[in-house]
Order: sequence, then structure tokens, then C-alpha cells
Amino acid sequence: MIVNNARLLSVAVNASGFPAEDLPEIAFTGRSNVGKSSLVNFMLYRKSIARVGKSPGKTRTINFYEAEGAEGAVRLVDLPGYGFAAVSKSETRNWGKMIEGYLKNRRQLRAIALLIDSRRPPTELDMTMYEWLNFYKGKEGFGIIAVATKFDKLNAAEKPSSVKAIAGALALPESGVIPFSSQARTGRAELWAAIENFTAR
Ligand SMILES: Nc1nc2c(ncn2[C@@H]2O[C@H](COP(=O)(O)OP(=O)(O)OP(=O)(O)O)[C@@H](O)[C@H]2O)c(=O)[nH]1
Ligand SMILES: [Mg+2]
Repeated sequence: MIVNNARLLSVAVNASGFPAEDLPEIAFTGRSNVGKSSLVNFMLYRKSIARVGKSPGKTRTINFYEAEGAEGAVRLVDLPGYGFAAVSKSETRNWGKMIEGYLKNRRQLRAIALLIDSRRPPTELDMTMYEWLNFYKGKEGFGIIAVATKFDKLNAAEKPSSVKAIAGALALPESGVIPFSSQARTGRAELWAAIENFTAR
């Protein structure tokens, strides 16, 4: 999808802030600092519609963006990241409630992209998140898309082994992991194509 128009629709901490209209949604999850907000900017063809952080924990709310292309509109949902040290127990609980409140009963949700840092194998928290997603998607719920972020940081030899390691850990075919770099501006067409598999209905 070529995005002609993008805007921030809503910043939510619970269901009362979720947009009501029935547009298909794609959400982005992954550990803090993995590159979710940078990816959302790049996917929206925008420089800084989503705020990017130097230190982890920049996005603490559920941010809804609307993307308009020639074939229609979809929403991209930037979820708060998990797994950085500076949060208290109560914040962690709050994070869980926020994410659960979104994943449960969100009819519009067509797919979730799980972002994994391409420089290392999925962490324990990534694996827990993946299991959680598989649980919440139920029998005919949303799809799951795996994205290997910051691919620009790998050398030529590391690239194939990174995809292999992530695919192996998630029990996906290698073709099921999309190498992505917001910095080198690669992977956008492939990720939009994967998204459109779930939104084009
Ligand atoms: N080299 C490189 N750095 C990246 C890439 N994407 C993001 N970064 C950097 O990684 C850091 C975190 O990026 P964000 O997009 O804010 O990450 P996030 O997942 O939204 O983080 P939280 O909001 O804290 O959950 C920033 O310093 C980015 O510039 C990439 O593709 N390549
Ligand atoms: Mg962010």
C-alpha cells in the first residue's frame, strides 16, 4: 500500500479511547526499543508522526494511526513495549491490562506484527508474548506476522542466520519472517503485502 494520507487518530489507555468505526486494524508489539514507532513512521511514509525514543519506554499508550491509500484505509496501532528495567510491578500489571483490553474482543483487529530484534534470538519475553498472541487469537482470530527489526545492523553473513533463528524459535517457515529496517528503508513493501493478506477482504 502506498499511503497518501496519515494521521494520529487517538491515544488510548483503555477501551474508551479506542476508535469505534469498523476499519481493519494491524497492531505492532515487541519489546521496548525494538523499533515499533520507527516502523510505524516508515510504514506511514512519515518522518515523525509516531514519537521515537533514544531510551526504552517511549510509547506508554495505545496509539491509533489511520493510513489512507488508493484502495482504502486501515489503522496501524502502536502498542506500548514490554521488558525494560525501569518499570515498577504496578506499571507492568497496568501494561498487561492495557494490552489484554485491546487484544480481547477487538473485532477490527486483523493481524498483529510481533517485532523481534534481528541481532539476537527471541527473548523469553518475546516467546511469552508470542504464546499470548496465539492464545488470544483463538480459532479464527487475527493473524500473526513476525518482523525482524534493525536489519541494517547485521552484516551479510548474519542476515540469513538471524531469519533462521527467529523462524526456528517461533516455529514458522523462514518466509514467515520479514526482515525490516526503518533506517535503511527496507522491508516496507514486503510488510504491507503481508498486512494486505489480512486486510483485503
Ligand atoms: N539502526 C537502526 N536503529 C533503529 C531502527 N529502528 C529504530 N531504531 C532506533 O531504535 C531506538 C528505538 O526506536 P523506537 O522506534 O522508539 O522503538 P519502540 O519499539 O517504539 O520503543 P518503545 O516506544 O520504548 O516501546 C531509536 O533510537 C531508533 O532510532 C532501525 O531500523 N535501524
Ligand atoms: Mg514506541
